[in-house]
Amino acid sequence: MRIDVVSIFPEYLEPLKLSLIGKARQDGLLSLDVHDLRDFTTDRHRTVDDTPYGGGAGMVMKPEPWAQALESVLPPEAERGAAETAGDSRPVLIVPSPAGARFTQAMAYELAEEEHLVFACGRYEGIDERVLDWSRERFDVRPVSLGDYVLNGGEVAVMAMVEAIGRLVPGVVGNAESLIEESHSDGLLEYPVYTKPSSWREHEVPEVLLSGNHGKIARWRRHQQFERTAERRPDLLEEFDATALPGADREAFAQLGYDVVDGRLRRRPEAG
Ligand code: 6GU
Repeated sequence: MRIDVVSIFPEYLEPLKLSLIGKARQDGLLSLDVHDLRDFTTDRHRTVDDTPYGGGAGMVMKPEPWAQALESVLPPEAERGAAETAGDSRPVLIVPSPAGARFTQAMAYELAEEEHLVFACGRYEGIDERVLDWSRERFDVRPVSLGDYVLNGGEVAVMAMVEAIGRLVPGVVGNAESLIEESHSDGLLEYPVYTKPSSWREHEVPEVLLSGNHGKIARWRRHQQFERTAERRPDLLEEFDATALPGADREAFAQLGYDVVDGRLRRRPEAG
């Protein structure tokens, strides 16, 4: 996978060279290049922003430096044509913005399949909207938000997204099983984990985990997932597909006050 990031603060993205993603870069599983938007300006002051048409607070990012920067990361015309006949699609342009569609684990899986991702980090009040219109002729453009809160710029969001996507690229995470058994991969939160010592500062590891009964441990963990999700993220249970839920799981949900109705979990009204 090839990743390009355009930002006026390229040094913000330095930590991506460390840890998991840094190792994947070294191993040649993904290439990551960070570009300084100001390198694509032509004036003496390397200006990237200007006042908004129509008035209002703050500054807007000028379109031309963005077009120059985005053109510089596009593959040459000839290669683009060849890729199209091979049934390949255009690079994905991810535009981090609190006004974007919500970034999810499902989206991370989808983007991990892509050949080329480009991230355009906006600052100030945002990028001139025409850059997005112009980009749609060259990229698959996706405005994306991490959640319902406001960051000062896209850089921190890009760090989160590159980590979430990068670790799903085959070979980046050594143990593929750890990708399967994790929060959100099946629409539920992960079960709690414990390690030695079994007794620590008067807190005990749940006895079932010391029993050696793997069937019982699996059922207990599953129940823990249900309980945690019901308590912390009941919204996830509304989306949960319960059509093929085994009897034991239905039983566990019943204990938590949920019945299966038309393939969906429904909270029993009398349940606390
Ligand atoms: Cl992706 N960008 C910015 N600037 N703010 C955000 C965000 C993204 N997601 C939540 N808040």
